[in-house]
Amino acid sequence: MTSFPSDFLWGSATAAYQIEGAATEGGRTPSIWDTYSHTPGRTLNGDTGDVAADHYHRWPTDLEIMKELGLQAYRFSISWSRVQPGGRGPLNPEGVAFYRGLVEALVAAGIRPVVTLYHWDLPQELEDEGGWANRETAYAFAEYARLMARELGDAITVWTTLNEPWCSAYLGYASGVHAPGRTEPAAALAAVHHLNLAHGLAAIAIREELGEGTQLSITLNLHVIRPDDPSSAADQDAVRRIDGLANRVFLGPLLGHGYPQDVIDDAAHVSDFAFVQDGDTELIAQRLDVLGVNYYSTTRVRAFDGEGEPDQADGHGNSAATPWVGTEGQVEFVQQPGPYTAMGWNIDPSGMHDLLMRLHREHPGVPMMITENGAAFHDVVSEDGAVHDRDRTQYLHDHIDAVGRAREDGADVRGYFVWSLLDNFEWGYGYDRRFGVVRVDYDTQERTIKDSGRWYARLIASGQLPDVGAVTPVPAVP
Ligand code: IFM
Repeated sequence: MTSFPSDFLWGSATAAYQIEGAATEGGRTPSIWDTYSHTPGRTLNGDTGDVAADHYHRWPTDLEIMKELGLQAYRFSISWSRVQPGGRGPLNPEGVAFYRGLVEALVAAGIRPVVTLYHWDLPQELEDEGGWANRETAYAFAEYARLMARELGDAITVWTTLNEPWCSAYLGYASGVHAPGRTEPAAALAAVHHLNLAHGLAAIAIREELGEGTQLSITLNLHVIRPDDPSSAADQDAVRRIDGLANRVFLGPLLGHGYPQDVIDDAAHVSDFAFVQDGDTELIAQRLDVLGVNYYSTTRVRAFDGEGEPDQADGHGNSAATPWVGTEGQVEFVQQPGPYTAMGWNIDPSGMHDLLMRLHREHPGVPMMITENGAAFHDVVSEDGAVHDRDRTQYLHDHIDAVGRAREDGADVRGYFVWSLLDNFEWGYGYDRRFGVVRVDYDTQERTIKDSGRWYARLIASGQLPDVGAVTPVPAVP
């Protein structure tokens, strides 16, 4: 049976825009996701994060649920425009007080706060000045990071600068399926660099405020890319191209190796990379105390054979404009064998193991945490009100098992955060896709711990992977 050491950190993750609601309360100003979700046609059913899971008002209830699950850590993000309306200038005391209250209550409950400073919700005013395609946004982010370190520094276990900059840059600025919805390939590459720079500048600012002992991190959604035909050199080259844009363009500079030359060469017809200024690569390469790894599924590619239109549908909602800047006409995405989650993503726990082993091999000495892993399914509420989400429980079981195997094979993985604590606003898919181990009834805002949540609680309590069938209620909080 797979088991984990007692200091392995078990948690769950959320993000501000996906759960908080209270979009116009407490001095919060609009972020790009407010603008985007309120633009007709952008999200499924026109859903917005205006109310979401109403966590802004109901966080004490959510904290009780975290205690009931026995969580040891809680990963959440700060809404930049709630604490610093407009993204510049003085902090908003009401916004800061919200997070201060949450963090203090978490600490009092023995749950370690793991903060993400940016989970995609750029203040709209900064987008109006060019957003992540504008270098100035990186400096504004560093200033915001400094101020938050000053406010919350003593209570935070890990400071994560960015969540999944791949999504911010390519989905936001190339394919346009995320806010701000731009389809400008050159701007997407500039955004990649300015996000990397923002991370580095913020890391410097946080360490200046809190000292070298502060735990610093960034979370990447690294891609596991399989060649359609492993014996084909052309398919292997397609893997190289996508790997460059998905993984190496972040890992390279963040871990001190600079930008990969092949990515620069591949994208030369899109951008000359003049946005990289002298000294930037040194600024970006700040020591990482832990690398946050998000893993959900794998990707399969082959070389485009020139017949018809290349299939750019990569199973992540990217079928219109492609996020894969500079690979046009070179690479085709191939439908993966199932099974699939409700997102249409293939379920492949071996990808988790492969990814962790690759990072262990190529970047030894960098500790890792799984900062997101989980699955959306179309849950059914039983007559007794329970949610018997065996498919999600199985998904979690198999992926956590893969983490355990990677640890046994030498990968330094120190924690796991299930995505997500609560059902929430799943970006372009609105409320139609549910990832929570806790169900949210969006009519009443009632919370119900799903079977997967009960199963996860047993895992945390024992440090051993329970059988999927063995879901028994955890004792209620006294
Ligand atoms: O809901 C998202 C989260 O915000 C970032 N990572 C992937 C999740 C599932 O799509």
